Amino acid sequence: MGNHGATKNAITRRSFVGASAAAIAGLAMVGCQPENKLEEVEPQAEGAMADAELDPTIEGKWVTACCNNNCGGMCLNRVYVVDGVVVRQKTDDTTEDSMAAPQLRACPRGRSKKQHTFGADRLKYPMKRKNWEPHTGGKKELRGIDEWVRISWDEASEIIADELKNTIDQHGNRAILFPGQCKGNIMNVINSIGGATTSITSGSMGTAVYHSTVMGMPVMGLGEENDRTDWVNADYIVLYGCNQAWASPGTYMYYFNEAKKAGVQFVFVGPEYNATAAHFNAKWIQVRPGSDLAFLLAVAYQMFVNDEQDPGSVIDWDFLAKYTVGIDGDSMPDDAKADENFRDYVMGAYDGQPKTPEWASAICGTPVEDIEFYADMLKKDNAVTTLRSYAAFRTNDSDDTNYAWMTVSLMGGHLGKPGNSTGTAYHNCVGSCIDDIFHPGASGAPAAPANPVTDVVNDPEQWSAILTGKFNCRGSVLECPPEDRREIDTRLIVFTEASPMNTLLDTSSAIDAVRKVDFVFATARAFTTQAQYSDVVLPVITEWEKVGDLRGGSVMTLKNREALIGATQVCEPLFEAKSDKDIARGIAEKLGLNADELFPLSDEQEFFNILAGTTMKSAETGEFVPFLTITEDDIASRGVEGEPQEGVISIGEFLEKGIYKVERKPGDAYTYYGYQAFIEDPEANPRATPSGKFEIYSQTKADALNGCGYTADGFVWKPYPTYKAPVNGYEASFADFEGGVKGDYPYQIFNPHYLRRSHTQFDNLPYLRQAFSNPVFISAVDAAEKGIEDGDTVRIYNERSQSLRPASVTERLMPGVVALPHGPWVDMDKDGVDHAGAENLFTAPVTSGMGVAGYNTNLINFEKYEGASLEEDYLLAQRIPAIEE
Ligand SMILES: Nc1nc2c(c(=O)[nH]1)N[C@H]1C(S)=C(S)[C@@H](COP(=O)(O)OP(=O)(O)OC[C@H]3O[C@@H](n4cnc5c(=O)[nH]c(N)nc54)[C@H](O)[C@@H]3O)O[C@H]1N2
Ligand SMILES: Nc1nc2c(c(=O)[nH]1)N[C@H]1C(S)=C(S)[C@@H](COP(=O)(O)OP(=O)(O)OC[C@H]3O[C@@H](n4cnc5c(=O)[nH]c(N)nc54)[C@H](O)[C@@H]3O)O[C@H]1N2
Ligand code: SF4
Ligand SMILES: [Mo]
Repeated sequence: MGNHGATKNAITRRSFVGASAAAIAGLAMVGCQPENKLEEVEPQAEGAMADAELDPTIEGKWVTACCNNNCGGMCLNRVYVVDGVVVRQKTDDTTEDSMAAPQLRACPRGRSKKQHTFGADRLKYPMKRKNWEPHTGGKKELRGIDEWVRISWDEASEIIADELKNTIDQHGNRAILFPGQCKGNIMNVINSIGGATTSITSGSMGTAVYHSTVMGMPVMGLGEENDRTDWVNADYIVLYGCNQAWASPGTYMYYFNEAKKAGVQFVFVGPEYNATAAHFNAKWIQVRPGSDLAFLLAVAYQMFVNDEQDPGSVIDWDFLAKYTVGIDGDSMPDDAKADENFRDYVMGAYDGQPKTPEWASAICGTPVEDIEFYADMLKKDNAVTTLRSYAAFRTNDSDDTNYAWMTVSLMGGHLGKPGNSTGTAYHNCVGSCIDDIFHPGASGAPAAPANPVTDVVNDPEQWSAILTGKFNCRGSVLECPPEDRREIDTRLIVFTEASPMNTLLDTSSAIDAVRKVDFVFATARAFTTQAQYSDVVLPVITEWEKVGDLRGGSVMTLKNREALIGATQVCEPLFEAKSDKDIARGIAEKLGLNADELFPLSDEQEFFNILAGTTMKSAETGEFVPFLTITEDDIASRGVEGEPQEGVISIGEFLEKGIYKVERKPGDAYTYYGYQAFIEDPEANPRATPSGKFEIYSQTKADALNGCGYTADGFVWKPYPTYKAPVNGYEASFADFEGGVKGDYPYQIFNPHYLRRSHTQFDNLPYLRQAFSNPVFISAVDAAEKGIEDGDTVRIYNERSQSLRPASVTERLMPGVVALPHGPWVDMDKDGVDHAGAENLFTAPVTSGMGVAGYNTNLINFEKYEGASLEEDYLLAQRIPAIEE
């Protein structure tokens, strides 16, 4: 934004809102709806904005603005606020960049967040669908294409309460559904009136979410990598299907850079030579989507063969004997039911098929010499750090991939010592998933009342449960009870705090399912897919309008181990937007509930409780001590209740700075090695398995998988990692695999998490649309075969859907593999062709093993589109519904 011709006018809040909105509306070129006609503003306002920080006559201040988008970045965003409006933004300049305390610099999404709060497409007030009618939904087929009518909060809450009551009276609480990852305060309210059907997802971690503990890995499969200050000590760092440069920002890249400077060789395993692999000049081990198990079994085979040639030179037999069971017939666990073991299976003793590199290469596409390289790299005297995220595990039939991935590292003894670790480089850990330095406090809000409804739908069955009235009820994500088919008659859907129409499998069925039920409502900031297809839409505030937020410290709070970020309110709620809690309170009151009982604490009190309860691990004693110093005055000035306390830094200073960083030194008190306690004394610190060791043979795993009822064709899972051709994997792309005859949908598609968005969030922001287009990535070999050039519009299709996208033709993708980025908002035209590239239009609602949502290998075809070429997304009108007053 320029600073030309600035005049130092007094700036009113009204002119600021107008200025940012007008700048954004300028990008919304054609098809502007009436709502898009924003107030004219005086031309000098924009210049005046840029000057505000430097002009002493203008009162403004720097505020730490929350960036909390399930991207795991944990970056510092500072905004300069004048009269409730953000005029400048900066990132972490609180320390020099160093290994001791690297800067937590924001990514382009974080730096565009102004448009998330102040964008012209913010929803301003509650609205209902024009052709909606109570209890029946009226013309339900118009969901997604209807017009809208503005309503009051009172009417909106009244409608929702009435629809809830009617659904419960007519069909019972089971007929209410929270799909996908939908959650939040509204659940507290609905649970108090008898509850609702909920969902369960394998989400981010795919098959690694299930029973990782069975193998001896930590719960939820997070894995225990070494403290990232140790990465410089590795000979090799393997990026196993991860892309930190796009999908796990924060400080990963900084520490990887340090490792690279120290001479570490990077290796990347996956179907696409992505931005991270390219940046570190990694050796690319090509593996087709969903075919990692074949690759890893062949690596194990080659390690056994290499070790036989020079016994003990490759496999760390002492390590295996001390810390594992089941590698071969000499080390079987006591609970083994089968007289079979991993080594004999890999060598072909049971099926006559040795799992040779040649065998694997025909499936996974990895050149034989690269499988040999990988096996050689894993030999015991190399220091190997294998870091994964979960792309390879968000695929059908990857249940055993999880075990094979751990097994090959165990064979080389690569964990629990400097330079050697096997764990996770996952977005919300920023390279340090264990051994917290901070523990954020609790808000003090009462837990949600228990949900009396026991129906839990597994995500892949979400839409078919509604459409067919049948589903397989499952327990928690960590268990898989025997098959439990149930009938269900879903009548009311609640969409809040997730985007399941876009992010669950099979978006076409999502549209059909949503059009079937009697009532749908959504909370939203902008006109998201869920809002578009609902009957009533409730505008909800963004993070910047919340009282405050504390980020970091602990694994599940979007972590950066060494830093805590304390965000404060940037502006009051805009227009008529309300917080989730106030929305829930309004509905509770209409239901005749006592809202004060459900939500007794103010937002200010809850934020204060979190801050006051936060503790920090003392470097001297290892004890957790209070983090903040709080005085009587602090408590009084905030209008909250609490007790004074002594801590490391005052609450005022912490929130003023917005960040606290712990400086690190190699070998300091916060240094750790994954699985350290177990490695030092396995008897005293057993793994959570029947044998207390890592289980390469796990009877519990086999019994769980076989008890689940999700695997088709009577396949019997073995206790050790065993090959199974995945549903919709490479083999399935052939009509006749042995004969080499391709099928109707011969390409494998996967969905990289994309720079432009955090899932679906921010896909509407003009800055980001302009900075990053949203293509479909196609390999140069496939593009040449189909006569497609870079930028051509391509039609992607399978039996479920079709979609248009511009092609980005690349040498960095394996032939036969197509990458369609995750998260755009579906945009159907009247002929049922999507113009956004909504990736879940192409994902099949099938599952396997423990019931994973199989995102990363699905089958499609594509062709050059002969109709009109697509325009760049940033040239499209913003989605702003026409609303009748
Ligand atoms: N095909 C395919 N599908 C995938 C994946 C894939 O790789 N491929 N990845 C999967 C993964 S790993 C994940 S984690 C899921 C993510 O799936 P979702 O959680 O469904 O995705 P988001 O887009 O983050 O949805 C969050 C929504 O909640 C809103 N929101 C955020 N904060 C608040 C709040 O405080 N209050 C309210 N009321 N709303 C809020 C946001 O604006 C956004 O609309 O997607 C999964 N889907
Ligand atoms: N910008 C941005 N960042 C995000 C998110 C976002 O939506 N946008 N989402 C966040 C969330 S919730 C999550 S779960 C993470 C996801 O983080 P990741 O799982 O790391 O992200 P992906 O892009 O799905 O996959 C990373 C790489 O895995 C490779 N890959 C894909 N399929 C396979 C396979 O079958 N085998 C192997 N070996 N490799 C494969 C691809 O080369 C891809 O580049 O990202 C987080 N960070
Ligand atoms: S990576 Fe995530 S937390 Fe960091 S600036 Fe980007 S959006 Fe914000
Ligand atoms: Mo995720």
